[in-house]
Amino acid sequence: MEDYQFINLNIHHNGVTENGQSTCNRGQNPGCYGIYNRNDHFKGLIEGCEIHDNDGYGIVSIDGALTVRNNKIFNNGRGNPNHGGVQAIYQEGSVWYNNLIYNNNNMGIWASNGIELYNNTIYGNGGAGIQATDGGTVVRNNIVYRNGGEDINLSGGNASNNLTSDPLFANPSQGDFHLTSGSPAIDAGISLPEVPTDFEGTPRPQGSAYDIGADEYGSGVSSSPTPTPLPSGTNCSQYTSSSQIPQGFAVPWDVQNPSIMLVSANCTPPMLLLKAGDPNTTKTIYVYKDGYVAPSGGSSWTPVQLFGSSLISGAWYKSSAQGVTNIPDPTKATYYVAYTCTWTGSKWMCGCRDAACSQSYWQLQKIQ
Ligand SMILES: [Ca+2]
Repeated sequence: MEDYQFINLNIHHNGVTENGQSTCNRGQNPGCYGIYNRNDHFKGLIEGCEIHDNDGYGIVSIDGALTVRNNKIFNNGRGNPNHGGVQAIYQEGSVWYNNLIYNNNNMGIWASNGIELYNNTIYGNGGAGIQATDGGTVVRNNIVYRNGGEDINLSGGNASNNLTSDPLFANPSQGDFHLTSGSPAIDAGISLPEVPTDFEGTPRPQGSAYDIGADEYGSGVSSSPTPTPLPSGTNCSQYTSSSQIPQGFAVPWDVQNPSIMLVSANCTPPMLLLKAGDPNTTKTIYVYKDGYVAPSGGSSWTPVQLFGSSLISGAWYKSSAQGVTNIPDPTKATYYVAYTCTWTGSKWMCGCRDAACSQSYWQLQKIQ
């Protein structure tokens, strides 16, 4: 068990304004980093965090045995040309894997003393991708590409199965580091029991062997089958913004704009097309990956997997998602629940029943 855990945090703009102006007093120690970690004997976990646009390094870790996985570390060192993504020294017992480390001002990772770097994607940093200066370092299955300095600069240590040529990312300029078919990273890694999944939770390996980098190509969400053809059908949602929604459920519409229906369905008997979110939205809306249906008078909810463009934190689709199922009982109305969250600019509003949204529920739609 770790002594501390940082999970799913968004850590950004420490010591720097939105437009990149440094406000950091660098005379102070430790300075303006995303995470500064200095502890002689502690164990720590940093997982699922986005650490970006900080004045100094995204993470500084001195001493301590860390597990650092599934993080995005980008655009750090904004106010300091000497700083980059990560400085990690005296890392005996630390394992860093499935991290995306990109577009930092200087080095991607500057490490020493026993760090283990597995299946990270390190791209487009201003300095070296990985610079490590001690014999205990282990570097395997990393994509390290298009960095300003040397991609991998080790003095001593063990390195194998890393890729420093073009990995054929889906869209790296937009931060999409999924592999595409034909990538030389596919099935080119070594099996690492320390890394059982990829950065989105897809089990490794897919195909014949581990891939290199943070993404495992294959049945990952990036290539999840969207049911095709989607039945178009006709809108069979019964609840409109003037409907009275039963107690214990959120409304299916956007409480900030009731003309927008966030939870609705189309019917093509015997099929139901379940929709959640708003594909045309300019807001930041997240849709939970599962919805549920039940016949009127039924005794339990049946889960229906929804599909969207790419899964975030293993649970959310951005903007909208949809799924297909059978109408559970054609002689009765069907109830459908889904769950959406909308970012207002200052907070998340999730599963709202009214504009105050003081409590969250599943959003209910009636289908007939
Ligand atoms: Ca594979």
